[in-house]
Amino acid sequence: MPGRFFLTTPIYYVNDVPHIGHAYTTVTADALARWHRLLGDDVFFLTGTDEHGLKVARSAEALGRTPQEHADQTSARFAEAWELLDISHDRFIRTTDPDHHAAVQAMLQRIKDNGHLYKETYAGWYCVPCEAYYEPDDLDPNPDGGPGLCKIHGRPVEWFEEDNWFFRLSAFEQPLLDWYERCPDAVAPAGKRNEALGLIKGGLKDISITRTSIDWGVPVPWDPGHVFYVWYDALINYATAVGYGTDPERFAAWWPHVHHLLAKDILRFHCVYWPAMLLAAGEAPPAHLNVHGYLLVGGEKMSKTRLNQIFPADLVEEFGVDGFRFHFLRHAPFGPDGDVSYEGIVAGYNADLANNFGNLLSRVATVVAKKCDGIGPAPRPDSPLAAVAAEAYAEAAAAWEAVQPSVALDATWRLIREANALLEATEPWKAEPGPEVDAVLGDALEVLRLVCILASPALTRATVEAWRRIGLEGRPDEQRLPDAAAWGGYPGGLPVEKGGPLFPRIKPAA
Ligand code: ME8
Repeated sequence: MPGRFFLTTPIYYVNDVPHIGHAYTTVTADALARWHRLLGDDVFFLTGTDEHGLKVARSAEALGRTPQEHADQTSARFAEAWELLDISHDRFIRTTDPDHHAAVQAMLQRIKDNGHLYKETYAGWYCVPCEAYYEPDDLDPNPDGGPGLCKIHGRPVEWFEEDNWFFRLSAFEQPLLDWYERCPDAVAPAGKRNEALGLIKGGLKDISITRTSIDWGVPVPWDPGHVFYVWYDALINYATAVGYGTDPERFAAWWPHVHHLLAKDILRFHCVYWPAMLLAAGEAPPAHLNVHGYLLVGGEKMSKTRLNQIFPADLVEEFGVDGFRFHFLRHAPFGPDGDVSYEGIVAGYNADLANNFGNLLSRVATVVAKKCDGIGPAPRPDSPLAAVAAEAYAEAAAAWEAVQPSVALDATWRLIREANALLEATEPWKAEPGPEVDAVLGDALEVLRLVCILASPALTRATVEAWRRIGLEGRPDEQRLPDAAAWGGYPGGLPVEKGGPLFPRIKPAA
């Protein structure tokens, strides 16, 4: 049954240049959005940029720009990266958008009216790149003898002292535990759920949610001179985008049936603070939080300071948009950490795209040209591949539902391998033209039709081209599942075009 599907990525800090870590989450979300569009769901796919806070204000100052000018320029880099990667978001939200200001003020006012905020002076160690206070125990020792080092950024924290509004997070320990028990699948995978539960059971302290040291943020409506702390501002973007504070009907229609995608670096904010804020505002916590691991380069998380960042454009130049998307969706399973290597990308591209998918299309097109005068025959209703196709569809559908694109694509590629195996077993290129050759080629064309649809969330371009070459009208991503997955949709009698290699083989670097 088609339904609503609301999907989000984190909103990325504008200070960073978009790298393959940001692209990983965003491409995964995009593929899920495309899958759900195939199912006929009303999809709302949200991404954007996180633009307030001290880090942005300081960078702008260093460059002699206003924070707004700086945010405009740097936010555009994310919009451009997502255009390059065929990301089909429905809204690119910026925390500087006026409706977002309204939503932040409305939600925090509600939390205050509900009695969950109080004012106090705060002093502590602050990591500016994290925009977070840390306890001394949370820091690594500083070999230079100065303040401790942030575990994420490896740089010294700074001492901050200010008048702050606090959120009574400590009062939400039990409500959060109750929610985790009531909704055991809300945080996935299970390992990440346990991590979040561990944080809650370890005890929750009240948290400061405003700053007076800067003015680059959303003003606190009831206390001039204060702005909301960037994280509380940022989390609320998910509510802004579906009308919180501006369109109550829309909000009621979409919330809380959201699928948040994020990496484990921001698990605490999403799986502890955000549900608590929503409970405090009298709203339901998010229905789904899907947490993945890190892409590692040389065994380490990518970071500016380690100089090990890889940027999407570098890989797209060599592997194409499809090659880029496919690699991360198929070969970086959602959940655990995974190492990225050039050799790994080349090997996967050549095996799955050039040899399997590309080869199936070019073989079929070549033999149809030679033995069937270029006209594709229809598949057999009782083809041995029909059951394989049904199984592949069922597995792929379940895997997309479970946010496991690598498993979904593995199932889809099994169908390609079986079709190639059928061709190898029957060798239609050696046989005389006739019903037997037609039968095998018809079956293989039907597999190609199915694969174009099932792989379209990952391969936004090659599936459109293959669809056209086998003579079909329209586009694979306009089809509707599950009907379009039924065996026998390739009508036969269509002109099949040979064309060049869909995925030219890439020579591994010497
Ligand atoms: O945290 N591997 O923004 P951010 C996998 N603005 N994913 C990675 C990654 C890596 N090496 N590096 C980054 C923020 N990511 C806040 C979010 S949301 C209300 C506010 C991805 O720019 C991953 O999705 O630091 C991670 O959670 C996110 O980028 C962090 O983005």
